[in-house]
Amino acid sequence: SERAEQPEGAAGWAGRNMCAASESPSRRIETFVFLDLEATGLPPSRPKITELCLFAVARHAFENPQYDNRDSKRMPLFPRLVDKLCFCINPGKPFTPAASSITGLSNEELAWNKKQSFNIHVLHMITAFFNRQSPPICLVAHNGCGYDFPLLKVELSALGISGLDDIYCADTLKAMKALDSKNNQLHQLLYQASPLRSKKKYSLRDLYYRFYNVYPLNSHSAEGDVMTLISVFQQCAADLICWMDSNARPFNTIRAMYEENEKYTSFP
Ligand code: DCM
Ligand code: MG
Ligand code: MG
Repeated sequence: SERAEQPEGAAGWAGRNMCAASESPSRRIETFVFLDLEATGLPPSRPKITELCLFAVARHAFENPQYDNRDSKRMPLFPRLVDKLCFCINPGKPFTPAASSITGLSNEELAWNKKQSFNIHVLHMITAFFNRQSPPICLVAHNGCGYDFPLLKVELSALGISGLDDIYCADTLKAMKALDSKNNQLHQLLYQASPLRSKKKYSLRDLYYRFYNVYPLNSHSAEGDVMTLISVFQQCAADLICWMDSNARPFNTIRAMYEENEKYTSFP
């Protein structure tokens, strides 16, 4: 059976069928593809993607972390076996000043460096990348349901692509809040205590600080944010993987951030 195939020491990992939502993957997720997008601004500005990064990490790598033996705190090492895809995209739309400032990208630099738009080659690259990963595949992004997934959907729709078949997605912001809330309930139950006053912060930067006591490097570069997210994920990998086995949803159920009916032909 599937359970019998689980690696030694994985007995504490929840089985797939214990609490699976109806549309979550019918088998445990095999590959986590961490995603971060940089773009021209926040949702009200109807942003366009400017940079996309994907790091694929096998479930096996999280279940069998390597440690630096010289480190007394036994922090897991960043996974060694990672497939990576990262590229810049000319958005064909002006950056908001804030987005340009935090990402270090600009319309001028993207044009001077001859970067292409979100064209069909993007679709070919990401589907080829997914085809090299062991399914089921789950896209993972921080605030993915609020930003990255709906924005990716907009850009794919503009290419006439309605979705990404057989790809699941999960949001670490939702997951971390859910795990903290579950632990809080457990705490109340065990100690007959009143609810813990939770002032916990859940931005990617604050989560990284919670676990590593320093702020992350390279914030607001797609690759930097993906590496930060993987480092956070490693700290709660068992719980996050269990949560995602049950709560990942098909990418095709994500609604676009906005409908691209207006044309931004006036730019540049
Ligand atoms: N963004 C923004 N202003 C912020 C935070 C983010 O305009 N204060 C936009 C631009 C970023 C994108 O969101 O490229 C993704 O954010 P992040 O770098 O956190 O992944
Ligand atoms: Mg992000
Ligand atoms: Mg980012």
